[in-house]
Amino acid sequence: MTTQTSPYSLSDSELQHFQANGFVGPFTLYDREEMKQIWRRKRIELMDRSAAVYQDEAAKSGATNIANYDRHLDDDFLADHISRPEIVGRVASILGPDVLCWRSEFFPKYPGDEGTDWHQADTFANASGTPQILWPNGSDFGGTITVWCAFTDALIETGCLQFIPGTHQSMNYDETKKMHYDPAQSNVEKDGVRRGFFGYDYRELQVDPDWKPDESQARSMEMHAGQFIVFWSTLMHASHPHAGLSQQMRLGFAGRYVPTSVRVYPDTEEIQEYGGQVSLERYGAVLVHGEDTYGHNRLATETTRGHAFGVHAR
Ligand SMILES: O=C(O)CCC(=O)C(=O)O
Repeated sequence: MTTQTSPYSLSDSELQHFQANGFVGPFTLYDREEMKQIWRRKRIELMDRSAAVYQDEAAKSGATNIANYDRHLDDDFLADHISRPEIVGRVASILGPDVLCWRSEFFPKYPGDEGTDWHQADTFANASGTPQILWPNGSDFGGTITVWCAFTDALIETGCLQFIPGTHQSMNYDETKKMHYDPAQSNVEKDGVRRGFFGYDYRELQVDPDWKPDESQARSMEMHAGQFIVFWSTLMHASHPHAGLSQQMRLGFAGRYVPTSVRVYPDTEEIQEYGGQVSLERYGAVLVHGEDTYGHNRLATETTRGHAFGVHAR
């Protein structure tokens, strides 16, 4: 399905590349220096969590990854970022004209940090045991489109993303299995690379416990600050560890998108992950393109500070 209205729609060859490989990009959104300046300011401003939607201990303490969730719901810059036409036009080329942003997440890697485990995500029940997104019955698709934007330079030595192209059509992981949360199991050598999944070991979800990802096919996605890449969450993806050779952290900001037909957090009032939980009382998905004729999901139309979200017409 393609929308014709956006100057940022994917071209036919980009769409073909995306369908064959499960990712497309990188594309440049911000000038590198501009991005660095924005992040210098933002990293201070975001420390103020007083308007963040998750005020529970698991988020407030910063002890778990949930602290990195959904700051587009309180921060003006991030609110505008998730509906930038350069992003949303491309996402609508893939998902069709009616699109929600249901989650955003920061992915920091500090000097010496582990790489992210190889993984795929379909329902996002991976950590919680409860599906976070459900596509309509009989749908061929699953998962979410992730738009991962480098807020700092992301290089092999600072922990850039890795993809195994073409692996997005079949799941090597069973998200109904449970992973065990144990922050001590981070930075473990897996086939010679220090990896982890924010206190989980993603290998626990493998359909075949003896299977190993074919890392000989992996591609490193180096990006400058201000560039973004678009990929299916069902694509085999990971990241290199931060080698600690420089003191510069690497930071990715991921926006996650689904069509409006998808149910977000179905029958769930809280997120339980990473050994903690947060209430979804103040949560809303954001319509970034088209219309929502399904009414499945509670929508946020403005941030908690009153900044309106931009919606692009079909
Ligand atoms: O940034 C990373 O290391 C992991 C990112 C990721 O898994 C995602 O965006 O889904």
